[in-house]
Parts: sequence; C-alpha cells; structure tokens
Amino acid sequence: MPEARRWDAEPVIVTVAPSGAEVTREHNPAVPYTPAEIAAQTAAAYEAGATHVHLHVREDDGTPTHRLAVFAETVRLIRGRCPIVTEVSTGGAVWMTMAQRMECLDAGAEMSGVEPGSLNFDGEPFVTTRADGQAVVRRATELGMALEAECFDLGHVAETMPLLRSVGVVGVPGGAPATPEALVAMVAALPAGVRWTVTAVGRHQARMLALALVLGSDGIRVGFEDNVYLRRSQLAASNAEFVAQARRLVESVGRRVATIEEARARLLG
Ligand code: KMH
Ligand code: ZN
Repeated sequence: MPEARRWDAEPVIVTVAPSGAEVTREHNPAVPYTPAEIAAQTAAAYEAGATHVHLHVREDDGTPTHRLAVFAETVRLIRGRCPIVTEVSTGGAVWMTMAQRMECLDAGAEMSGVEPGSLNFDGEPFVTTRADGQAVVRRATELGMALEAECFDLGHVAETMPLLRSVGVVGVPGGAPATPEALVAMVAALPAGVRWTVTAVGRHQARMLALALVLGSDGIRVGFEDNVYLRRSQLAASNAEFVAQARRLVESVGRRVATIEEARARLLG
C-alpha cells in the first residue's frame, strides 16, 4: 500500500461522475445531458454526500462535446448551486483530438483529470501519449488547477509519479480487470503519499468500491459515467441515488463521508 496510514484514518471523498461520454438515455432515461440537468443532478448529489464532481458534457441531444462554452456553462451553474469541487475530464470521448480534449481546461474548474497513458477503451483506440499528458499537466498547472490521474492499468500508475493524485480505474474492457488482484497491484504501485480513489464500471462496481474502502482509499467514485444500475435489474433514478448508496457502503465498513471542507483541503490544499 502506498503509505503506512490506518486504512480508516481519513474520511472518504465521494466523487460523482454524472454523465460520462459513453452512456445514453437508451441505457437509462435519467442520464443528464444539458448543463442545467448536469448541474441539478450534481447539486442533488452534493446534498447526498458527494464532494467532488468529474465532468464530461454533452450537446443538448446527448452527443458528447468538447466545446468550452458548454463546459464553462456547466461549471458556472454548478458553482451557483453548491460548493462541490469541480473537475473537468481531459479524457473526453475516444473520437476527440487531444486539442479538443484540452479545451475544457479553460472552463474555470478547480481540478483537471489527466490520462497517463493509452488503451483500447472498450475496443476503441484511446490514445494519450506521454507528451499529451505532460501538456495537460503543464496547462492545468499554469491555471492553478489540481490534477487527478486516470489510471486504467498498472502501467499508467507508473507514469503518474510526478502527479499529486491518482485514481485507479478498473473494469473497463481493454484496461485492468475488475478483480481484487488487479486493484491491489495498482494500489501497491502508487508512490508513498499519493491520494487515491477507485472507479469501477458496471456490475463489479460495489465489490471493487468496498475493497477500495477497506484497503484505505481516500475516495470512491459513483455516477452514470460508470454504471446505470443501482443493483441487479434496478436502474438508478439519479446520480444522488448512487451517492446515497455509496454513503451507506462507506458507513457499513465503519468509515464516514468527508465534509466539503475536508474534501477541499485534501484535493486542493
Ligand atoms: N470517455 C473515455 C474515453 C476520463 O474521464 O479521463 C475516457 C474517460 C476517462 O472517461
Ligand atoms: Zn471520465
């Protein structure tokens, strides 16, 4: 494990990823598309215990978009409703160019995601060269943003050394499998002192997030980007419902959810 710290020493930062780029209303009619819809679901997720939001945005018809104006409007509307820590994804969608993926950095968010490497994302080439990742880090740092690395596999963890924070993403076909062995290997490879959180997609999510919590993760992530089902055969009605479920999971292992002040200090301090 990256640091000799009691597994339950710190409260858990719950991240909400409200829309992602791949999921649509055909998967779940409650997926938010417009800036107003994403802001409303983010605010409700904040009320339920989320203190960090990972943002992708859409055109009003649901098409994933890289347009700065849409990111900026979404961040503005969220700010107007709640003090959740805002993060833009520079992962975008698999078809976006690197320049397009970086447009969101100017949207006024407090944090940026960065990809430390490439993979066949569910079979599609999703390329981020080392130079691309470094360009994101440089621009985000110029803008005073904190960074979170999105590690889809063990090799990506090794690339995150110069970064301050990290996230293990497991269960995306083409990336690390959603198994305890894979997660433990990724977490064990993190440098000492790095904050880490876990995202897992689809039906493996609850098991992997529970494992993250007992391994001592700083956070866990939920939301429509990762899953449309609350439990087997039951579609989630909102992102807030996922967050409420995450809070119960956190509390069931004897930990508690971070307050907004605690999350801000650890993510941005
Ligand atoms: N939509 C995926 C291709 C991220 O946000 O950094 C990339 C993704 C990861 O969602
Ligand atoms: Zn994302």
